[in-house]
This record gives sequence, C-alpha cells and structure tokens, in this order.
Amino acid sequence: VNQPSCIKSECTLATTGICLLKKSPQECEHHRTIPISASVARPHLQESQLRSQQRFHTGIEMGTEDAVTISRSSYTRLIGVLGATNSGKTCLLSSLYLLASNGLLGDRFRFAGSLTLKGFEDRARHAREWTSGSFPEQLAEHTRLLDPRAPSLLHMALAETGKLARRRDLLFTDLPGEWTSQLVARADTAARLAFLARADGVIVVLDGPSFASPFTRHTESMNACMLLGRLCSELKLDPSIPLVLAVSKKDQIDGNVPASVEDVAHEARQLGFSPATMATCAFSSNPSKFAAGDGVVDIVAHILNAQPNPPRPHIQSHTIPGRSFLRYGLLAEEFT
Ligand SMILES: Nc1nc2c(ncn2[C@@H]2O[C@H](COP(=O)(O)OP(=O)(O)OP(=O)(O)O)[C@@H](O)[C@H]2O)c(=O)[nH]1
Ligand SMILES: [Mg+2]
Repeated sequence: VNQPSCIKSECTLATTGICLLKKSPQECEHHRTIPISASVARPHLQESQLRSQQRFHTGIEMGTEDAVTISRSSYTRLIGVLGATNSGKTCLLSSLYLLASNGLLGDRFRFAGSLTLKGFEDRARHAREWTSGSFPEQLAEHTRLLDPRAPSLLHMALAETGKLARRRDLLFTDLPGEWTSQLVARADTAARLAFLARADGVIVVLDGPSFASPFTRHTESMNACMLLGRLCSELKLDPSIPLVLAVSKKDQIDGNVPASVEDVAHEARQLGFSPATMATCAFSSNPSKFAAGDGVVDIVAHILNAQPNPPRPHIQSHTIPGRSFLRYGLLAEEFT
C-alpha cells in the first residue's frame, strides 16, 4: 500500500489526504509516495476507501466521505444546522466565518484553518460586497447543493486558547431549507439525513421575525416541533447531544425571543433534549444596537462544552469501530 506524503512539515496530506496548497499529487513538487506496511495501513479499510484518502479537495464543500478522511486524523465534531428556508442557516455560518477571519471569535477561540475556505468565501461574498448604505435585502443565496442528493459540509478548525490549547475540528452542514421542510412533511425523506445520527450537536435555526408574527408563529412552532419529533423517531438522534434553538435575526425582533419559541423548547424537553435557546444576529440592520455576529460564537461554545458521547448500542451491529462516518454510510443504506 502506498501512502501519500509531503516533505513540508505543516502539510496535512499524510493524515487527511488534503494538500494545503490545494495541488494534485502529480503537480505538487513537495509530494512523495511512500510505501507503508500492511500493519501500518489500517487493516479494516478497503482498498477503495484508502484511495479516497488520496483525493484532493477543491475547498468548496465536503461530502460525508471526505468527512471520514478528516475524522481519521482528529476527532471531528459534526454539527447539523437545520431550519426552514430563509431562516438564516447560511448567514449564521457566514457570520461565524467572517468573525473567525477577522479575529473576532472572542477570548476562548482563534481560527485554526478551514479545508473549505472557498465554500465559506462564496457564501460570505454578498456580505463582503455590502460595505455601507441600506441593509441589503439578500445576504446569502438560497442554498443549492452541488449534488442534490448528498449533503454538503463546511469545515472549520478552532484552536482553544488557555491552558488546554486544544484544536477543535468542526463540520457544519449547510443544507437547503427544503431538506428540513420535506423531513417535516414526509418521514420517508429521512434517509438522506441519516448521517445526522452521528451528530455531536444540532442547531435548529428558528426565524425570529416569523416566530414573532401573529400570522406565522403558530405554523412555525408546529413545524419546528414536528422536526424535533422526526429527529428522534426517524433519525434516532441521541437526545443527550447539545441542541441549540438559534433564534435568528435578533436585530429584527428588537432582541426579544418570541414567546412561541418556548413551545418548541418545551417539546424538545419532552423528547429528552436539554435545549438551549440562543438569539443571534448573524448580520445587523441596526449595528448601533446589535452587533453583527452577536450570539454566533456562543452557539459553537455551547456545543463544544458538551463531551462527545460514546457510540450508542443500536448502531453497533457494524464491524467498523468508533463514531466513524463510515458506519453512517451503512446506516443510510439501511434506510433506503
Ligand atoms: N436582519 C437580518 N437578516 C438576516 C440575518 N440572517 C439572515 N438574514 C436574512 O435572511 C436571508 C436568508 O438567510 P439565509 O442564511 O440565506 O437562510 P437559509 O436558512 O440558509 O435559507 P435556505 O438556504 O434557502 O434554506 C438573508 O438573505 C438575509 O437577508 C440576520 O441576522 N439579520
Ligand atoms: Mg442556506
């Protein structure tokens, strides 16, 4: 078996299969192929899986197969971001990226890199273009997947400051709102979200203004409650993982969490979750009162405060060990 390697000490090619210069092995002058013994090669991996290690990423998005590769080198937390169309999922991620790239993550974290920089940049483009003047009507494009059947993941690594100085690898889903609304409407659409059974945390983005409006709040809260039910019944999400109810567009609701959000929190508790309700302002139409990015880092910190859970018994029937993404590929096959 040959292992791709790089003579540059900071390159993660050997561990993640990803060249930091984003070059293919053929064109990278630092690339070397070294033979490794069968004992060093992971014996439980198929040849095809080893080949996937040698793929080079475009930096746009990752699929669950790429996630397998990253999670081999360090424990990688998968954070599912769900919510209705236009609720603010993509803006939340763009805002986190803009905070990170401007050194505004607060005292606890600093940005330690991303393997999907282009993906983040593409999403943050509208916000970057908006420099002054009136608040733009649209700060992000409706999320469309490169492959409409496969989820896309955005990677970000954070370094914790302080004594522990740990590196935290995070993978966020950025899915179209339709994936959430269709899951609510039809249980049989759950298969494509089966990988979320492995999630280390879930953020359900609740559109602040819609939850505040007397015309829409009832439907919004009913849909959100049904979503939580589906996460438990269809996706078998472990209710002990952190669940954040992220109330978006805080600047448009004067900072007040609408009362109807409590119905969703109540339902979450009934299902065994310990939800945290957190209002966020990814971008601000009223910066003198609400800072852009307000509450965004707190959500990530809340999820990272929880300890990862050991694997659960109901998914231990496969031979692939640990909380591996590979197991969820198999789990997804079972759903279909
Ligand atoms: N005022 C304000 N507007 C926001 C905020 N976050 C998002 N928006 C607005 O909401 C719109 C939709 O946000 P997105 O992040 O694209 O929503 P989404 O949930 O990703 O939507 P889909 O990809 O269609 O599912 C944006 O274009 C912004 O105009 C915020 O914090 N404040
Ligand atoms: Mg989106």
